[in-house]
Amino acid sequence: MSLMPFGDKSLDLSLPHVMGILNVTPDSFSDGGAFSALDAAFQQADKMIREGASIIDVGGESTRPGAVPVSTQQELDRVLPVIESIKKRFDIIVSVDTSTADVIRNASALGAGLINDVRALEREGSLQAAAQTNLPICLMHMKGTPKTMQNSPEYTSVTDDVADYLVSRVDVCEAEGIGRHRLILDPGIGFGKTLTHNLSLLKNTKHFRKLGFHVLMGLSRKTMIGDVLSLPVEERLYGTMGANASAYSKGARIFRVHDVRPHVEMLALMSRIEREV
Ligand code: 7PM
Repeated sequence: MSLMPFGDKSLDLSLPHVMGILNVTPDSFSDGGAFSALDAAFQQADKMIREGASIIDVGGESTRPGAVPVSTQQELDRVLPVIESIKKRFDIIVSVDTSTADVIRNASALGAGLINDVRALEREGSLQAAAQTNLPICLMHMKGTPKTMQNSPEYTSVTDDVADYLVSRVDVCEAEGIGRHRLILDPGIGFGKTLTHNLSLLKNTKHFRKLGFHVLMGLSRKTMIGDVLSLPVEERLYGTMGANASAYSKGARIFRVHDVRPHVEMLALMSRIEREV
């Protein structure tokens, strides 16, 4: 057992867990009114919960390469009603995919159980806001900004550089009173990395686990899968599952994915075989 608290619930991180992706950007549920967007998000959450997700990751900011920044008000308007409606109706951990202090504070007040920040609490005020919540935090590595990150990224050694960065963010968190036990690390597949960088990070997943932290992996349908297989985004499920199976065998325990059921089933077998005496 390796119990980690996530707000009002907890997870045994000796076992694998699926985090279902719930994007609430306008381009994801794009048929008009505020109610239909909220309802569509709610239906999607319901489906992922029935398929066995342990966490629903709600995000209102598109961090896709080249994406335009959203205002804090827009992000609040998108994310808070969804978090509120999920927490009201389901007994599930809701993660908030945000870098914004106000969103962190409000999401926490509505019962969010995890802060997932692709900027590792570097944005103004987010470190202090996260510290005050007492929630666990996923610190992700990104090189550059969503606008610039895919412009020929370079590393001395990608695994060491990413690990050094994440450990430096752990130190900053600890100085702010956020204990190490609250932190989860994520190498940030696709965020300022070439195909080779992404493959190296995946091969070296154990390195992050060995730093003494739980590891979250987010590679669902990403470009690296498409590059290896020469397949468009809607045909990347099998490749995604292969890469996540590899990450599981190297110590990752939370998998941020679009396709919940296939991953719940794959990971049930992976973990059952590992635990067999
Ligand atoms: C468009 C392109 C929209 C790419 C969204 C994305 C991660 C994350 C994202 C990740 C953690 C995606 C990304 N990726 N949070 N948020 N780790 N912790 O492909 O890899 O979902 S957004």
